[in-house]
Amino acid sequence: MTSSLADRVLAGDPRAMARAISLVEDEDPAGADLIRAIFSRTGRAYLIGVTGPPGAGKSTLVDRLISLLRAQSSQSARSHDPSAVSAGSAFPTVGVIAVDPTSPFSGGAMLGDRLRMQAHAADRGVFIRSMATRGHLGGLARATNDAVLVLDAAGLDVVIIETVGVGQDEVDIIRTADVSVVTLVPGTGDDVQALKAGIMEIADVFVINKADRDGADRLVSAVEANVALQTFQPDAWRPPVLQTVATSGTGVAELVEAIRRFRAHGQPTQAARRKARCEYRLREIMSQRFLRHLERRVLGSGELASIVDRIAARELDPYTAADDLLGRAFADSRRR
Ligand SMILES: Nc1nc2c(ncn2[C@@H]2O[C@H](COP(=O)(O)OP(=O)(O)OP(=O)(O)O)[C@@H](O)[C@H]2O)c(=O)[nH]1
Ligand SMILES: [Mg+2]
Repeated sequence: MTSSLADRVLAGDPRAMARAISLVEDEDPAGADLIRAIFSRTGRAYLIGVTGPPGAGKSTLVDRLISLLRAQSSQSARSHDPSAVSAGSAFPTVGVIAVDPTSPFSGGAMLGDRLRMQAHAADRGVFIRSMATRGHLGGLARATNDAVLVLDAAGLDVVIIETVGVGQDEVDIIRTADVSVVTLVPGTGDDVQALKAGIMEIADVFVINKADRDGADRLVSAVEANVALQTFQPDAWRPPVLQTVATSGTGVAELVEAIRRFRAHGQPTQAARRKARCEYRLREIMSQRFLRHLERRVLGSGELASIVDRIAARELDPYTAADDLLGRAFADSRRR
């Protein structure tokens, strides 16, 4: 079953891709088998991370990006060569993973754009998927990474990941993308939050969206001042601060151009970024598997809760508890 699903994913069958993503989202063992089967065929997609506060207009912006990338692709030749990063290279097909959006990609705020979204839905070169994995213990980043692998294996040339830049998982996901776009909006306290949450440091490109609102210029100056505080090597990339109005599409062409320039500039750091993504992926899977091993094979039912109770009651300290669990886990794995 899985091998034929893998074949269909590799052939770019959208229904197989949707099924595959559901498997990895549900932590179905068939999902891990599928990733094993397709992994050698991944690593070709260019990953664009888009993050920012809730409601910043990320989905609207991504929708515009898709339109622009698709429009440009029909004008130039198809290229699967990941080294074809020079300005002007085409971005033919586009996948989107919207991670845990507060407003769903295809509903809510997007209702006004329904016609355009339907146009994407009919476009075989576009695949859009929302992931609602919050609640899975530590599963968000792994599931997102696996979903990206599915789209990559299916031959999509660009994969855009949209996350709300609030949690560490989300920030880590975007940090390991090939390019990280951080969106901010004028006139909200969110910007200060973003500065505090450490998403400033991960930006390769800043986008001040809703530039039709008051205070856009002020926010541009504030972000530029923040960038100026950072120290850069002489030939290092300096994150530009762009303005967009995603609802009308103003400034989105400049965003595509900035991504192109970053892609052309970023060759030496690109490999390091991709290695970091592999390391992150491995660490995620290892920690998740270790915790699952503990829960399934080492801990009795309700035992974790009672250990936590004892820590809360100060009968036990967390280091001793962790050492004890580690010891038991390894004793258990040696026995098997
Ligand atoms: N005035 C104005 N409104 C915008 C702009 N971009 C998006 N919006 C509106 O902002 C609202 C939120 O847009 P979304 O694209 O759903 O924002 P989001 O960041 O994806 O939201 P979450 O995924 O829920 O965090 C919608 O009502 C959009 O129409 C803009 O440039 N100007
Ligand atoms: Mg969204």
